Amino acid sequence: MSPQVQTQTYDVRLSNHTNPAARALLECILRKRSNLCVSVDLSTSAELLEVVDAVGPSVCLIKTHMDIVEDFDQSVIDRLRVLSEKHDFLIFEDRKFADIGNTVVLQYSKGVHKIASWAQLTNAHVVPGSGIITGLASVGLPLGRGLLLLAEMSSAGTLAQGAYTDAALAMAREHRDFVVGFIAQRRLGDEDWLILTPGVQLGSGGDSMGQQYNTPREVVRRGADVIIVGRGVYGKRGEAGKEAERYRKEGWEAYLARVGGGTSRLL
Ligand code: 5IU
Repeated sequence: MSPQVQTQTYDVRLSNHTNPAARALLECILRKRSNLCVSVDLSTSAELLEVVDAVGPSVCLIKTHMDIVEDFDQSVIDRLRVLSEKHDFLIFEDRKFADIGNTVVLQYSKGVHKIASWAQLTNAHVVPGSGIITGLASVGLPLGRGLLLLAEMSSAGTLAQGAYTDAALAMAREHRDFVVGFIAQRRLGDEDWLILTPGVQLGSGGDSMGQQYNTPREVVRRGADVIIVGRGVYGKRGEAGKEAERYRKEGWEAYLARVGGGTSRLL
């Protein structure tokens, strides 16, 4: 844990980052006073885009699983990008790449989704070894994209812990230009990595399939720079916009408490 990064403001941390996607995310966080990412796991484009439009004003980042959208075509991406300009947020495709370098090059740039062409951020497992990063970087770096490594998971019984998490950190250090941070449950390393944390809800607990939740306040205290919330925001139909704003405030207050910057003044 780095006490220094932990108490630095997003503003100060901007100068620690050169990757364009990392910088754009930090700038957006500051503009919107939001460290909230909403994960929209809905399987029709109409539902997906409706929720994105509703939560857009409150988020810095939208996380997608484009492979679950049943009526996917390029127009879904076009409409998502229109919303990202309308509301000012970045896009993170939670693709969790996990293959050898040569294969992930193709999965990232080609196929139906062409992820590299629209997602500023994506993520990868480290289980294949560092060739996965070399492969993804060969596509993503020229486009100004950034990569998050899966260092820990929120689910019960995860194998991503201990030596595995340490190995993810070591791999990231070899690719500092492209790897901008981690999906993790706490701050990792002494350097300035962006920590994005899923498994967040205002009531703690979990679901029936191993998901485990912590509150925004708790994960930010442990080092989350961006909180990722899915069903906590879009679970109640018609209330996603209101819930997103509630989580934005919670996340931002927790950040202010962490960096020691007072409370309501900046809300
Ligand atoms: N997600 C997790 N935990 C993890 C990783 C990813 O929940 O460790 I890595 C994803 C799965 C889902 C979202 O897309 O984050 C969380 O959704 P809910 O807030 O609805 O549980």
